[in-house]
Parts: sequence; structure tokens; C-alpha cells
Amino acid sequence: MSKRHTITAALPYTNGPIHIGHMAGVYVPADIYARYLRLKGNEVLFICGSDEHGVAISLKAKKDGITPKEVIDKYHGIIDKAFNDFGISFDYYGRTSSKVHHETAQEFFKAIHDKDGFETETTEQLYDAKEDQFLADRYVVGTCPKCQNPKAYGDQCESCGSSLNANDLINPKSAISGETPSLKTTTHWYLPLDRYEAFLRSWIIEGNQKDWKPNVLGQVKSWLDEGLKPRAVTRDLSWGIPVPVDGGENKVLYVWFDAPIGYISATKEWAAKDGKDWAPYWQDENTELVHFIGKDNIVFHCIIFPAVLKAMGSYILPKNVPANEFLNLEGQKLSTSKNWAVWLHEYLEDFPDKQDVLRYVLTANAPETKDNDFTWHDFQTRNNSELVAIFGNFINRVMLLMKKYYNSVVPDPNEYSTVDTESLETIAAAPLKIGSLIEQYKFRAACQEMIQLARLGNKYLADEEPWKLIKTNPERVATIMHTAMQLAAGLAVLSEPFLPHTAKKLRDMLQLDKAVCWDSLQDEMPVKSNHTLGNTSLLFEKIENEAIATQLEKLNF
Ligand code: B3M
Ligand code: ZN
Repeated sequence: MSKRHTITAALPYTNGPIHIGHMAGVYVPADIYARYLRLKGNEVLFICGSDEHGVAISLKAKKDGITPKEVIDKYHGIIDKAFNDFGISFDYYGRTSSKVHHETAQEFFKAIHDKDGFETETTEQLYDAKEDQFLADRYVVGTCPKCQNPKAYGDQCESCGSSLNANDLINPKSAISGETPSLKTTTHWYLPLDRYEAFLRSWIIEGNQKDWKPNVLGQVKSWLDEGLKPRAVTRDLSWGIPVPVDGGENKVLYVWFDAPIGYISATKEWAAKDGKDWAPYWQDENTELVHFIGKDNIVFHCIIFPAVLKAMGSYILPKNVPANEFLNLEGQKLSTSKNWAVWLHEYLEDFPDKQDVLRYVLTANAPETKDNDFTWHDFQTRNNSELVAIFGNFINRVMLLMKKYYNSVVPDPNEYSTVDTESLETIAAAPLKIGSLIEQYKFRAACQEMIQLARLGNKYLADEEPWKLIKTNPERVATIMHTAMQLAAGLAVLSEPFLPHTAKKLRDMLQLDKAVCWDSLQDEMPVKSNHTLGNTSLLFEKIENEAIATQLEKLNF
């Protein structure tokens, strides 16, 4: 049954470009999910955008000697283009510096403020006297009180994942001047998370969220068990969204207050452009909302944002928050500052028509349940021995044999053997099997099932050996090729969420009818007798050692 789905992918910070870790963790799985749901005939809104506030951006501007606006314009451009060129199928890619977003985030703040949904508190906060600047979040670095990591930030320790208060850091230092901060009094608005504890517990823990991933539930549980405390949602900064109430002068909204609201603002902008109503995508109980994020964003999407939505009333809550673990590169943690990364826009320059190869490798090796490693060697092997040797080879053989024996017109089948029938049954069962894995966010396994069909196709041809029978038993060959055609067509449909560029090329080659879709495979053969195929071209090409050596050199590896 067709359903409305709002799918969000974490908004990337525009303090740098996007790398393969972001792609593997968030954007590739989200895109597979969105494409699959569309293929199933659902109404899908797939939303993302640039996260353009926060200290990460101010710090980058300072470092590069440019304004924050210049920083966000530069990276918003690079990121937006890279997503586009890569083929991530966002319905809308917004940015949090937009007018609609500023207004929406301020409306949220005011609405909660007007219902007495905040507490204000005057406290002493870390202050850099030299820079005349309060230090919160990434402006302050110190030792994590929980795990002793010496490089924890004022809002979060990236080593143990704890969310922190700047004042809890041991031996804090200003990230701007390196000075030891002093304390200065300031007043802020706090979201009293303690008031939401019971609601969160009953919604997530006692509620029906058993299908959330164990890493997500684990983090949420440990948060709740520690007891929730009020959390400041304003900051003494100049870069951000002005606090829209009395006393808010020279203060801005905390970036993690405004950023998730960016999903909603982006929806509003998308709807306005298309003359649609944005509200059902966020307020209709029949809409399924899913947030794709990395593991460092769990608390914000499972605790803080739901509390904000609850405070607003009238908003739906996510059905699931599938967070992935991290991807490493050649055995080391990806790092923007150390330039230890494969940047998406650079990959696309070096491999302009190999989007699907990277998608495949990142999916086959996705950090779904534990951190995983990307290596250029594995990239080459998966391309050469899976995409080329299995998928590409099967399709190429079918196309060439079809041309040679039948001038590319599909023959009538004769009597099916047991193997033929089993192969046809496997195709008919595949949509449900692959679909159910995708619906459980098991994209690796789903992708393996898909490639398994190509493996089956290769084995089928190798076992049945039509080339040995074409003279002696042409009736049998017609049945074999008719069956092999169904496998090829099945792949064209079922590979779409994982390998969209390849699927499109394959559909064209096979001249597949539009009516052939995910669900139709279950009760109808996708290719009929007498159907004429289009022209053949290679789906994948071998990646040579030199190309890999160039990439390793780039890393200084
Ligand atoms: N900008 C944080 C991150 O990249 C972030 C996500 C916002 S989602 C609302 O970790
Ligand atoms: Zn820590």
C-alpha cells in the first residue's frame, strides 16, 4: 500500500567538503532507502541541506581569514554539486542560512518560549578575555571527564561519544587563542530535558521501537539512565540565528537547536516551489519519518529534537533513526583536519562515471553494525571481481548471445527444466527478500542478495552451456536464453536502489517497458517473447593498478 514517507539525511556542516565516511554512514544508505520506497510506488520526500551555523564554521572562517558567509557559500556549493553529480536523489537540498529557515527556527523558539517551555539560568561560563568571547562547544577544548580524551570539545567528546557541558572539561583551553579561560556571568535559555524523560522512556524504551538498531537504543538507554538535565539552547555568539525574544540581544540559537528544524524549513521551501502543502510531511500521523544519521548524532535526533517536536505539539516523531558506525580509511580514522579522507568531489573528478562503483563498495562494506575500513585495494577488487566479473559479465554474455542467436529478439521458450523454474522462482521471490532487508535497514545484506542474482545468472549460463547446444538442440537454447533474459531484466529493476546509473543503462539496453517494476517481478516475467533488445555496451570496466596507485599516492600512503 502506498504511504507517505519523509526521509531525512543529516545536514552536513559546511566547514569542509563531504568525504566517503559521510557517504557510507548516511547518504548512500538513505538514498537506497528513498529509491526503494519510490520504486514501490510510495510518496517519498527525501530531504537534506547544509548546516551553516555553529562554531565549526566560525573557526574555519577565522583560520582561513575569510567571513563565515564566504565559508558556507564555498562549501555549500561544493557539497551540493558533489551530491548532485554522485546521484543522491534528494527531492530538496536546502541550507540553514536561508530566510525561511531563520524564520522557522525562530518560530519554534518563540512558540516554546511562549508556552513557558524553557527555563532561563544565569551561570558562570568559560570566557576568553583576550578575544572577548564566551567559549562554548567547539570554541573550547579540554580533557573529557568521562574518558580522559585530551581533545574533547565543549559540547561533545568524539572519543567516547559523551555529550558534555563546557564547564565539565578538565583543563579547558580556548580553541581561538589557546589561553586558559576565565569565568564570566551570562544568562541563557535551557530546554528542560528532565521534563521529557517520562515521555522519551515510554516512547522509545517501553514503546514500540524494538526495531531500532542496538547501537541507537543502547545510547538512548544510557542517556535516560543517567538522568536528563536541562540543556542550553542559546549561545553568546555572533554567527547564528538571533534569539527572537527580549534579552536575546547578542545571542544566537544553539546550532543543534536550529539544525534539525532545517529538515522542516527545507520541506517548506520544497513545498512552496512545487505549490504543495508541507504540513502533512511533518504533522500527519500517517507519515513515516526516518532520520539517517551518523552515530555521533544519536542524542540530538533521539532525545533533543524529539523533545523539541513534543514541546511544539502537532508534530510526528521518527519511526526510526538508523545511525551507522564510522568508516575508516586504510586502517585509520578519517580526519578532515589531517586531510585523511577521500573527498567526494575529488573522487568524481578522478572517476567521473564511476558513481556506482563507489556506491557499491560503500554499501558492500557499510559500517552498519561496527566501524569498517575502506581500502583502495578492496575498492579495486570489488570492482574487478564482483561488478565486472559477475554483474557486468553476466549481462554482457546474455546480450552477445541474444544478438548472435536471435538478432536481439527474445525467443519463445519451450519446456522449462527444474533449473529454469527454480531460477524464475528466485527472481520472483527476490523483490520481497531484498525489500524486506532494505526495510530493516540491512543494506549490505540487501545488496548481497542483489549481486547474488547476477552470480546465479553466470552459473546458470555456465551450467546450461547454450553455446554447445545451439546446433544440436535449438529448442533448449531458446528456453535457456528466455530464462536468462528474465534474470537480466530482474537485475535491471532490483539493482536500481544500489546502482542507479547502472540500472538505467541496463534498462535502456534491454529496452525494458516502464510497467516492469519492483512489484511486477513477483507475478509476471519482465521480458516477453518477441521483445527487441537495444544496443549493448559494457556496464563496468576493469580498474587497473595504476589508478589505485595514484589514489594511494594522493594519500601519501
Ligand atoms: N551538521 C553534524 C555532523 O555532521 C551535523 C548534523 C546536523 S543534522 C540536523 O555531525
Ligand atoms: Zn570522552
